[in-house]
Amino acid sequence: MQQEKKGLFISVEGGEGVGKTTNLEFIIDYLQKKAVPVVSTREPGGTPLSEEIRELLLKPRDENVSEVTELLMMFAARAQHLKQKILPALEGGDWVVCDRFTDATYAYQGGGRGMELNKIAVLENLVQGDLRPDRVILLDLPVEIGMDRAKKRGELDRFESQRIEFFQRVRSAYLQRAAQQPQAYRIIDASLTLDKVQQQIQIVLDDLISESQRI
Ligand code: T5A
Repeated sequence: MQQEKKGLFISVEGGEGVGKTTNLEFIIDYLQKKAVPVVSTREPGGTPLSEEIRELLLKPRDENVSEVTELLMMFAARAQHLKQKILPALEGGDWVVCDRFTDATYAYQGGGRGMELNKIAVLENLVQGDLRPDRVILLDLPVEIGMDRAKKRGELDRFESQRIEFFQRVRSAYLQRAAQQPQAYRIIDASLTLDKVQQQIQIVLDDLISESQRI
């Protein structure tokens, strides 16, 4: 984890149905048009092994999954993803845009499940060393609207089947992290039309491109 990072690392975050997948496509497309070399990926997932872990994590099941098991599986998938995909891409000068990263762990396992944040931080340091996203694009939306959007898409996974209070805690945890890390986070109002959401995202990307040209 001591490699020198050259590309920029962007994560796209938010609760259920806020439009991460939809807007990730827009981000990749926009960066490519600006001639930025970019790799698109997601968490949990991003490599064959990590995608298998994702399936295990999302599958609805009767057995009650322990919080520690869930946390360790998230970081197991992440460790593999970092080694196989994210770090080599950054090292090669590519920008990496990731649909969720460790901020999701703080929001879901920390805020949603109520796990102690210092336990998450221990694993974050073990797995990532000092690697953190350069920019976190947080799509923020009232929970009810996000759940409605997610439900329209079909069957709910193990996380989507949680009670609404869980997602309210997730949203609060994201907003709290955004307030604590204003240099990394950009909050996007995801309740607006897709056009307006993407106009806000474009401003964030233009800023990043200008910053990277000044370095
Ligand atoms: N997880 C993940 C953890 O608990 N800890 C972790 O560390 C990590 C990494 C992963 C699950 O794992 C959990 C969190 C998650 O529950 P996921 O697939 O990444 O699952 O996350 P989901 O939130 O389930 O992703 P979704 O696919 O449900 O939501 P998206 O990607 O945010 O939403 P999207 O783009 O599919 O849009 C949903 C619908 O809304 C429409 C779209 O067309 C689509 O139909 N839409 C809009 N409609 C109106 N106006 C707009 N502005 C719209 N934008 C999108």
